[in-house]
Amino acid sequence: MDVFNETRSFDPAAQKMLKIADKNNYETVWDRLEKQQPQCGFGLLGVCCRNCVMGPCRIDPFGEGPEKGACGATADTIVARNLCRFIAAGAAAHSDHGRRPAILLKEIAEGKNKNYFIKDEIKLKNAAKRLGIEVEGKSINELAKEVAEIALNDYGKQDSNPIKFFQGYAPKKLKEKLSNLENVLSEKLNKRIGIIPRNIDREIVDIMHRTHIGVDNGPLSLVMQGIRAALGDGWGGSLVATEVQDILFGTPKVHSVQANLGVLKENKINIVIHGHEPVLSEKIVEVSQRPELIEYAKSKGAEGINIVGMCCTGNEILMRHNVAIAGNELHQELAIITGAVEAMIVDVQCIFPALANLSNCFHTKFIATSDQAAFPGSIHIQFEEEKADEVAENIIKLAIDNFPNRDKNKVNIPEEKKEALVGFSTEQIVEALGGTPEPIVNAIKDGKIKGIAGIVGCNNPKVTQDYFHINLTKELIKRDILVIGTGCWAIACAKAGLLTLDAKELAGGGLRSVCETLKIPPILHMGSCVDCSRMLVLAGAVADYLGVDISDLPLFGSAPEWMTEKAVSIGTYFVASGIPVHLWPIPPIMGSQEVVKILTETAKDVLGGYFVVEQDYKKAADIMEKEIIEKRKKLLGE
Ligand code: CUV
Ligand code: SF4
Repeated sequence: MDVFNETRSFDPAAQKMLKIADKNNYETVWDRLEKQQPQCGFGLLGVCCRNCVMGPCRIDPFGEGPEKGACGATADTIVARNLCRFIAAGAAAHSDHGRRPAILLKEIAEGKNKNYFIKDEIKLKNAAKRLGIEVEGKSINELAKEVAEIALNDYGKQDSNPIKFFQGYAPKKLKEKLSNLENVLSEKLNKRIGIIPRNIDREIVDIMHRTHIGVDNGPLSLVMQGIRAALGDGWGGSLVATEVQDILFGTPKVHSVQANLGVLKENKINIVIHGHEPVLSEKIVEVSQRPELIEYAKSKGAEGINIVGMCCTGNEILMRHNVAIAGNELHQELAIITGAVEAMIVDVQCIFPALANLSNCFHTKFIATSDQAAFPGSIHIQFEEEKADEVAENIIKLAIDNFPNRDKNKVNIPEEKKEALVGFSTEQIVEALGGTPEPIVNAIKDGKIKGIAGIVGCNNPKVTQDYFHINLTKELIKRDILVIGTGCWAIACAKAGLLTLDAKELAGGGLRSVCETLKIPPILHMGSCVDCSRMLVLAGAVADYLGVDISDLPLFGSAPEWMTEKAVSIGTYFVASGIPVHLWPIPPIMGSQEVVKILTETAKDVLGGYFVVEQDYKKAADIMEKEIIEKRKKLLGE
């Protein structure tokens, strides 16, 4: 294997596909990133401002050029504003995703949508109770309507009270801490500071307003509003997405699936579903099992229909069904390069527009479905919830009709695939523990496990694909730290064969014994990016159980290969909820010492969570382990 491809990806399937790409001049994200070098230093430091047309302005970090923008904005202001806009976009993506299932739930409850129904009544009742709804004597549809209305109201209400989802789900001490902090900071800055989200959408709009030229120039108040919007994502929009999707499609249960490009089948119609929202992809999975469609596939010479996932739509589907996952973010182009994909169906987020050109080199139909997402060069088949069955059927038929166009000479499916145990919703984890967090708490008390790390996030071609994810994860379990997580990290672990009971052999003795007793892997796949809310809810449950704050628990977060604005929002709501977070690559904030100080020091004092940046996986594990050990000691009063 040549070294160049090894530096691009740690995944042997990807290394093989990259060789094929090189040989045939198929352009990938790695090639395009190379052409971007050297990247703009101002952008990397976050000191470039385009918020008005007196600009663009930039600050010279070496003090040789301009110290202020034309309006007088300093590096601190510019960096803080840019960070806020990053968070706003990330929180918007997650929360807008959550809005759709919430609207769908309401429509189902009102009898307006007959394409979907409520699968998980227990989850619905539990959600209703959390939200303070009287459950006794109400029908499922009545409850569904009330839950949906509370969710939608959290997006649209105009009073300043906390959103209901935060009130109903966040642990007691977090609520107290944030409300105290609002008072302390307001007094200190002599200016009202709000941190608890009032409305999921409003906190995002507030950021756009505040970062307009000539509004908020204070790094601290800007960062606090960023935190508020991020909390509106973690304890709001993302949580709504997770809860309502569970109600609609079922709370995930533990089961096994296969992962990596080897799940594509030589003799079947391969349909890759890629993006984030499960509303359409649930239907595609369901409809693809209809006997008449399978017959139709056979009439075209295929042996059947093979639906596989990619990125977070893939995570959503694999959590609830026995549907394989073809890969994470940096696999999206490689899947097409296998030459065996009849259709790549996408909705929103993390989808490279480059897929349009690349699919032209093959027979692959690149099909966009969301009214929010256009991909020039793609085929657009508009998805509508009221016509879900029909749309799903049309898409599948298009893929089937495309099978005879497949060029056998271009087919290169790598054999790599691994078995993975998935489906660890909070409910399943608590069930594995016998109904209460006690066994985990005891394992921590006994010192069998030191604590828990939550790893999230993407791939980023600036980092060797999956290298940081896998090595950091292995390093942590070796040190008796249980690892949970979501997103492209989880897919990386699945592809590497780490999501198995056997992975306990890689764990330290203490963690291994816990895995044996509870019959769980040392690494737990909790779902898609919006399912980071599952981690918050789990952390909150343990905190409430012990009567402490989340920041007192031996927890650490990490996003070792992150790239999206959503990841910044996730990191920020972890920090704000009391969980320290490791990041790599460096976020674009280094141009302001003030902002760096707020995120790494002030945050630690006032929130308990904070950010650290580290490029080396062993050093990152050291930092995480050290903090986890200290927290554990303190918690036990040692
Ligand atoms: Ni939502 S956000 S690259 S697909 S995890 Fe994957 Fe996950 Fe990051 Fe995107
Ligand atoms: Fe320049 Fe200020 Fe306009 Fe930003 S807001 S572009 S710093 S003048």
